[in-house]
Amino acid sequence: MPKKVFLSLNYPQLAIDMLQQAGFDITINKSNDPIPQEELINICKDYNALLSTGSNKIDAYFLKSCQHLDIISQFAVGYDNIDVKAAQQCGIIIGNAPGAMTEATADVAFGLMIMVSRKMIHMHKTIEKGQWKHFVPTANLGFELDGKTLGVLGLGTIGMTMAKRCKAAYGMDILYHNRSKNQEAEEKLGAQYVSFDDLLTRSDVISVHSNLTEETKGLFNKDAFDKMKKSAIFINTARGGIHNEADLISALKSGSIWGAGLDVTNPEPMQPNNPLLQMENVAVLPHIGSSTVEARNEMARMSALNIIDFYKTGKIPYPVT
Ligand code: 8YV
Repeated sequence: MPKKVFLSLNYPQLAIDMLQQAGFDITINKSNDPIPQEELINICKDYNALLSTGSNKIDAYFLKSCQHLDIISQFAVGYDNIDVKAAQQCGIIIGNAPGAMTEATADVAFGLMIMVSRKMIHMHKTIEKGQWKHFVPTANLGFELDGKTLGVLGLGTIGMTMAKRCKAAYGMDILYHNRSKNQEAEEKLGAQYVSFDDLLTRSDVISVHSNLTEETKGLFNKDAFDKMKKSAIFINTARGGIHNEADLISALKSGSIWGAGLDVTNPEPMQPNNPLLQMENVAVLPHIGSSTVEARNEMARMSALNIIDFYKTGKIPYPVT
């Protein structure tokens, strides 16, 4: 009997082809609407493996209800939707797709930084509203990034790629705060490890690239924004839960920071009446960090391979431990 795999969304064809060619019996949620937890538990009763994504709530309750699953392979690098400890207790293997969206996400962080520094989204909206009338020498001024200081929270592969772009394009000085020191960044980019407080007080642009954990949850709150430079830009392409959105709105309104660029919001999706969408020095995107053909295909390859290799060898190439 072929092993049965449930695909919680309509993932790229590459994943489907790989699984079918390897002989799996697959079912796809073609609707692309996230399946509510209780319904997914019921569906999974008939399957051996699940190809999941960030919108599937795979908590202790889900895992206890689906202890028969052999493997859950996540179509993402982040797995904050999965209770990994509970999965281990249930003997369920968890895999993910690390590194698949490094370039794509760093591009979004870099793009947001430029968009915010020049109020690009706001300026685009003024044309739509018929407000482009004539040249005003002192209106709509942004600021230049050349020679500024970038502060990275979480200097892993995506943070490093963003730092490389900022160094190459603008000669920016790189500060970082991390769980451990990043030797490569120090040698190649002259990056300097600093305390979280130093990161806040010394950076002109802060870009968040860390995982959402108990340690990072709500880390960018009123206290943090108050310590940042009034001229600073806050960029978050990691997880919305790392910033407190009400505090971010207040910080922007009161001028304790200058601007913000978000590809992740808290909560998601952001509601259309969110005040951030009306602010001049803000750019918000709907979590498109990994939305490139290259990244999505690599995510598909890695997440399918986790399942294929597991049933072939008992081991997976991209485990979450
Ligand atoms: C996905 C992501 O869009 O990989 C991640 O962690 O945030 C994005 O690539 C999303 O999480 C889908 O699961």
